[in-house]
Amino acid sequence: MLTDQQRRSRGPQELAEIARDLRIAMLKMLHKAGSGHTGSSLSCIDIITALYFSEMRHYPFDAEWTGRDRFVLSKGHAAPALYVALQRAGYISEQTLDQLRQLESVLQGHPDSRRCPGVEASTGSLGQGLSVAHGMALALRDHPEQPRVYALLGDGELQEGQIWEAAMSAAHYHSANLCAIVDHNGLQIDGVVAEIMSVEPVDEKFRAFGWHALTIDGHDFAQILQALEAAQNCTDRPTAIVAKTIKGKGVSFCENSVAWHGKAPNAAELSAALAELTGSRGE
Ligand SMILES: Cc1ncc(C[n+]2csc(CCOP(=O)(O)OP(=O)(O)O)c2C)c(N)n1
Ligand SMILES: [Mg+2]
Repeated sequence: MLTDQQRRSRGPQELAEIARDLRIAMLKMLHKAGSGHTGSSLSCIDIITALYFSEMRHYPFDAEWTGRDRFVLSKGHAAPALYVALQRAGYISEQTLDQLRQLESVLQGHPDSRRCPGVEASTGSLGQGLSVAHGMALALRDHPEQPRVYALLGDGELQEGQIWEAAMSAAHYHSANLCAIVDHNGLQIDGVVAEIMSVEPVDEKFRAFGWHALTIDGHDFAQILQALEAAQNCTDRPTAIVAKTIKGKGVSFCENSVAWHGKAPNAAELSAALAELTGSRGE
């Protein structure tokens, strides 16, 4: 088990290696399950890696410690990305990954906080996670450990009105311990966000609601870590990090493809994806 300092000292290279391992584990898990959201999960796995393996204070051996930082996967359909991170962090066993989407499994198609250790909120109905996260942030604002709360949102999800109610309320209460990260991949379930219902300009919208907002490359670990630090250093307002991402990132035939939003790789696709990700390592 790492100390806080060891966890925080992980650099971009080490995080990139963890993320690659997580992509591999996730694709195998999705293939075995035969269904699940491949593109949506590949899109945000770098952000989740930076949170769980560098940024957040959390201790799987003491998962209920009240001073822990919290993560809410508002875009709950990307559950596979969260599950492989929880497994690597030590909340669930490797064998559990074989049970994705099975009846009664702890790994439901969308995260269930009553079943799965480490899951802070049950999500999947888009639009609700920022409100849940803000509720947590309000409840924790006077905690001596100053826990922080992170919510990961989809860009299509921003079309939900409740997101903006939460944004308004978090600014009103100066909830600086709240950080929203938007997985800005430009696609939703059935097409291009800008064509279906544009949400632009996302950063300006959050600023207009009273937030500190910044835009980064959501696959560049140095930028992700810097943005998370900037969020911590902002002490009077919540922060929104608009992370420009590629849906399906890391597997060429999944990248920027609406078709890969919610399907799992078959055997041939899995082996092609693993060949790309393992490259010269020859796994
Ligand atoms: C309230 C609600 N409406 C519809 C859905 C079905 N749905 C699942 S994913 C998705 C698209 C989400 O797009 P985006 O937020 O951009 O996430 P991405 O997968 O691109 O990261 C939709 C409409 C849902 N889960 N919840
Ligand atoms: Mg999207």
